[in-house]
Amino acid sequence: MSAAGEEQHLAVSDKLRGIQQQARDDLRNCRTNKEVEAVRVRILGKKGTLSQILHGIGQLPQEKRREVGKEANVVRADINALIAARLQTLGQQQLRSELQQHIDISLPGRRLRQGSLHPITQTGSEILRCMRDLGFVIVDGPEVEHDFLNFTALNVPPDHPARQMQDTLYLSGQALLRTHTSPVQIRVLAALSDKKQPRLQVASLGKAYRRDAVDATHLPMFHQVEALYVAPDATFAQLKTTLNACAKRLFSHDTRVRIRPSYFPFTEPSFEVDVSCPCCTASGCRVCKSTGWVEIMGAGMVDPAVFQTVGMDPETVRGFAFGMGVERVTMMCHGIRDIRLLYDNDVRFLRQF
Ligand code: FA5
Repeated sequence: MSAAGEEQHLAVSDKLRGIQQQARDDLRNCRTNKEVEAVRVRILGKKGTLSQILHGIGQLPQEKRREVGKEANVVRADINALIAARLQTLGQQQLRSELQQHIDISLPGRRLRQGSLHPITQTGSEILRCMRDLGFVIVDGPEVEHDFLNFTALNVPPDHPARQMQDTLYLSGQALLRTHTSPVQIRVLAALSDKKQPRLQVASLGKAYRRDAVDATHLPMFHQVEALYVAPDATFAQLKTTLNACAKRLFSHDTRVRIRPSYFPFTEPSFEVDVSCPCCTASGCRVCKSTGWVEIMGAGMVDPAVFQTVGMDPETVRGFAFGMGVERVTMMCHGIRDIRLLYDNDVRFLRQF
């Protein structure tokens, strides 16, 4: 190898080291991605300092070209790595400064919105609490019921005109969606072992279904709470006392109860129960249609025919029962004028409870 060739090699190596050192210094001073890009173009761009050296390799003696090419590639790889590291550092710095600008850690935290139970669930639980406090035991019954338990055993035989009082959703054969929670009465009475001197005090909450036209007070699916008290000495006075206690507990202590004669095939006598309107304290409003009273349930003394069906002697057993609509009670408690609002699931409405 000639001495001139050796000198040329050394000179190029020096230049490469110089470019590498320069790149390191320049990149350290870069404050933005744009400045980094400018350094890259200055060195690695088409007319950049390193590219020029690579172009000039052809002028070196044959035996030196490979060696210098290798050195140049090492320098290029090193500069690329320096550029990537600098870009990463700048990115982190920028993120840190943005976080410092936008997060005021002295600000109070944002409150997470807490969910709450649906108003119907709240009212249902309150009614059941009230019933428990009055000594009732809570029981359950199925929503899909047998025609016999929903009607016949409750003194509504097939073809009885009272079946039309509750338009029914039939499933198949004798299966139907219960039209009220009263079949629970039959289930618990039939399951009693002591049919001679029975004592029973049960309440049940659940869904009922009717083919009712939907309007401000009617839904095809709604909730009822059924209560049944059976004892050899059960009296109408006990029924009235229980209704009064429920009304005062669910609404307010001043609430008055009014009972009107009515008809249910499974109670005799039968009543509709009204309470003085809790929304206007009986002075007249839209909820009570300016009457001062709102109906909340049906009630009565258990009809002897029901006792007979479950194998009890109506001469020695007495009882009273009542069934109230949970949606209607909810409406009264909160002054809700349209029952459909309870099922719209509009959070602006639900947030109020
Ligand atoms: C009954 O369903 C009787 N089983 C209640 C009963 C039980 C009487 C025990 C005697 C002894 P009624 O059809 O009136 O009665 O319904 C009772 C309550 O359910 C009504 O006062 C009302 O509050 C509610 N209700 C009835 N139909 C609907 C409906 N379509 N949408 C919302 N609530 C309703």
